[in-house]
Amino acid sequence: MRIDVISIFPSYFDGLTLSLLGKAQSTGILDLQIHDLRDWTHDRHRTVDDTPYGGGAGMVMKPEPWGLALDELAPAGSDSPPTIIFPSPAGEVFHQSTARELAQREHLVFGCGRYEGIDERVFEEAATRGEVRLISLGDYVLNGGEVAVMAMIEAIGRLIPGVVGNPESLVEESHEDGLLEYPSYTKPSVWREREVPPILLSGNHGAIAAWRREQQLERTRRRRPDLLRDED
Ligand code: 6GU
Repeated sequence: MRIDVISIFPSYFDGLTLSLLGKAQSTGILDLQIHDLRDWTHDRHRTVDDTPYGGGAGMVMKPEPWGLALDELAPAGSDSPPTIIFPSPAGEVFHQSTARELAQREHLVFGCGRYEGIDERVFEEAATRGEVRLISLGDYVLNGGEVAVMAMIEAIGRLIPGVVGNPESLVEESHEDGLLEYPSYTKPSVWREREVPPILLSGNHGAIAAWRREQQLERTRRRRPDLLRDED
């Protein structure tokens, strides 16, 4: 999979070369390229923002650098158009199902906005180059899209076949089956007078599976009852 990220703070993404996703990059499973939006400016100050038409607080990201970035990373008339994602608190909410869907794509382009937003015409232009998605992490506001995009890339990247060594570890996680994960224990069997639930030491695999399922349901009922009602 190819992932391009456009940002005015490219060094935010240095951390993505660590651990799991770093390995995916060195083995060639993932081609992750981080770009500085200012590289597509031509003035002395490398200006990426300007005041909003109609007035109001804050600055708006100018369309021209975005247009040139799209020309290079998502050219018109490509026979393999990318999916172009703009992180935005005004977008659809990112779920595990979104990560699963996006992990199937060949090419993702993430455009990180800062300031009060990006000139609306950039989204229209992007839609001529591929499918455009505005995606939010949830109902709270971050200063820019960078941290949100890092979270999305981590969620998507680990679902690319071959990135996580043991694929079984993917299916037993919170949200993969719509429930929260069951509790885990390791040695010692007694720690500071706290015992591991005896069923887990019983060797009865059927009973253990049933207990874990009950724990998943109980935790989900208690912490995230919305998951039991919603289908997602
Ligand atoms: Cl994707 N961007 C910003 N700026 N704030 C957010 C977000 C995204 N998701 C939640 N809050």
